[in-house]
Amino acid sequence: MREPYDDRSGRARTVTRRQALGIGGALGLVAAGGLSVSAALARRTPFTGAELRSAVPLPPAFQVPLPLPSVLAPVSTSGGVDRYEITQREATVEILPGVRTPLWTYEGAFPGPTIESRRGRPVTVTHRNDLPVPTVVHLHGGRTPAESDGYPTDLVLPEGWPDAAHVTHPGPGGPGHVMHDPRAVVTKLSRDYTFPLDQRPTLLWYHDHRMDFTAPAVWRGLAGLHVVRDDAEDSLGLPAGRRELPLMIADRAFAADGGLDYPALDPSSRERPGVREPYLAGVLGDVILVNGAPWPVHEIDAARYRLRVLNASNARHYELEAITDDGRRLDLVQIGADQGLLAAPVVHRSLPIAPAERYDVVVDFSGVPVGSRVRVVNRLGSGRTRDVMAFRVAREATDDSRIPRVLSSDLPTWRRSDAVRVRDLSFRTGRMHGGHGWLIGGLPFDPARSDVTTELGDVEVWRLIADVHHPVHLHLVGFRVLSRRDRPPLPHDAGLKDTVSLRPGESVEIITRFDGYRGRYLFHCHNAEHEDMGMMANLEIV
Ligand SMILES: [Cu+2]
Repeated sequence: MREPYDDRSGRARTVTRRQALGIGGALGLVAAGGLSVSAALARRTPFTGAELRSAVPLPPAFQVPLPLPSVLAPVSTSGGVDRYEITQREATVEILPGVRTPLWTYEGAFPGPTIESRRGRPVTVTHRNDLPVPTVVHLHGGRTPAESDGYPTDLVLPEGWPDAAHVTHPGPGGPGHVMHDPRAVVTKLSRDYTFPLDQRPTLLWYHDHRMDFTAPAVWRGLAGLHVVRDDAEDSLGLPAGRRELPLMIADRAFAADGGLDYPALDPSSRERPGVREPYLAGVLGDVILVNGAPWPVHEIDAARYRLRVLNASNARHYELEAITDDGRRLDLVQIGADQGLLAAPVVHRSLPIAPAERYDVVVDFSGVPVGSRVRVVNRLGSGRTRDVMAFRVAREATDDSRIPRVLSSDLPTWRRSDAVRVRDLSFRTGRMHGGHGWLIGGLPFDPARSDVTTELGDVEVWRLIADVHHPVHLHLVGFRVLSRRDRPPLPHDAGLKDTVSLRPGESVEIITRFDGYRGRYLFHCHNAEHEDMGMMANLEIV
C-alpha cells in the first residue's frame, strides 16, 4: 500500500503509465499529447469525465422556479426516536417543462424528501424497496453504526430477486468476475436504518450505495437531503426559515424519449456494471439541475440568505460565483463545511465544490437593486453548463440576521504529533480484472480484503495522492486538511470535512481520529463512476 512519492517523479510516472496503456485520450483525462507533463497538469483540466449531449430541446435558463424538497413527516416520535418510512419506487416526473422523465426515487420525488433532525436524537428510517434492483442506503456524513451505514453489499432485495444465499456481485470486470461477500447482511423488501446523529449539526445527504451500481442509481434519482440541527446553531442568528435554502446541484442528460441518458453497459443495472469507454473517467450531463429543476430561478428579499450547497453530481466539479446584472461578484461568506460550522467565517469570491462536498454559505443580497438578478455561475463550465441558477431580488425587506465572528468552538484540534501512524494512499487509474479500473493503492475494491485496520480512538495522518480529480470520502469520521502539495491548505479546506477534492497530480494530507463505532466501513472516491469501477477500500475499526 505504501508508495514513496516524490512530487515531480510521481506525476511523471502517472502520465507515463497512462500513456503506456493508451487510454489517456479515451478517458478524457489530461490531454498529454504534444504537451509536456507539467504543461498538461498546469492546464488544470477543469473536469474529469466526458459530457453527454441531451437529445431533447432544453429550456432557457432562469425560467423554472426553484423547487424546495418537501420535509418528511415522521410516522412516530415516541420513545425518544423519530421514525420515518421511505418507499423507493419508480416515478415519472416533469424535470424539463413538458417532458416526462421516469426516475428511481425516494417517495416519488427527486430530490427525495428532506429529513430534519436534532443532534443526539436518533432517527430510524424504514426503507422499502419497490424498485426492480437491489438497493443500499448510505447517509453521507452521518456518524452511523456500521450495521446502518449502508455497506455496499448489505443489499435490500426487491420482490422476485434471487434469494440472498445466491447473491454474488459480478464485479467491474464483467460477468466473468464474481465476488462473494460472506459478511454481507442482506434483507428482503425492506430494512430499518438507525442513525444516532450524535454529531455536529450539518447538511447530510442520503443516497444509494449499491455495490458496482451506485453511479447509475444516484443518476436515476436516488438522493435526498438530511439536515441535523442543534440549539447552539439555532441561537447564532443566522438567516433562517425561508431565508435558508438547500441547493442540491446535479448535472444530468436527457434522451430523445425524455428519459435520463446514461452510458451504462447494462441499462437495466441488473448484471453488468460499468459505463461505455468514453465515459470511464466520469459521466457529465449538459443540463444543470438545482433541487431537480433545470437552471432554476428563485425570488428573494434584498437580504442575507443562508445557502446550503451540495454537489450531488456523479463527476462534475463546479467553481461557483454569484454575479449581479452589473457584473459585480458578491462575497460568498462560508460559515460551514461538510461536517458543520467553521470556527469563524471565511470570505470567498468563488468556491470550488467537488462531488459530495457541501458548503454552508451566507450571501448578502441587500445591496442588489430590486428587480435585478444575481446569477450563480460555474467558472469551470462552458456554454450552457456555465449557468447554474439565478436569484431575482423581488422586494426590499428588513433583516435582523447576522454572521457571528465566532461560529463554533468545538472543532477538533488534532496535531500531526497526535498521529499514531501515517498512511500513503494513491488514487490512480490502472488495470482491473482484465479491463480498466480505478485503484486505491494499486488495488480495486474487494469486500473480502482488509485494506485499512485501525483501533477505535487512533489518530492517523493519511497522505492521499491523485492522478486526475478524485474527491475522496471517508465514512464515519470527519477530518481536517493538513496540507496540499506540502503547502498549507486552501481557504475552502477550512473546518471539518468528510470529502476532500484531490486535483490532478496533487497530494493532500488529512488528519482524523477514528472514533464513534467499531466495525467495517469504507473510504472511496466520490466520483461515482470511479467508485463503481474499483475505487473503494475497506476501513475496519477494531
Ligand atoms: Cu476518483
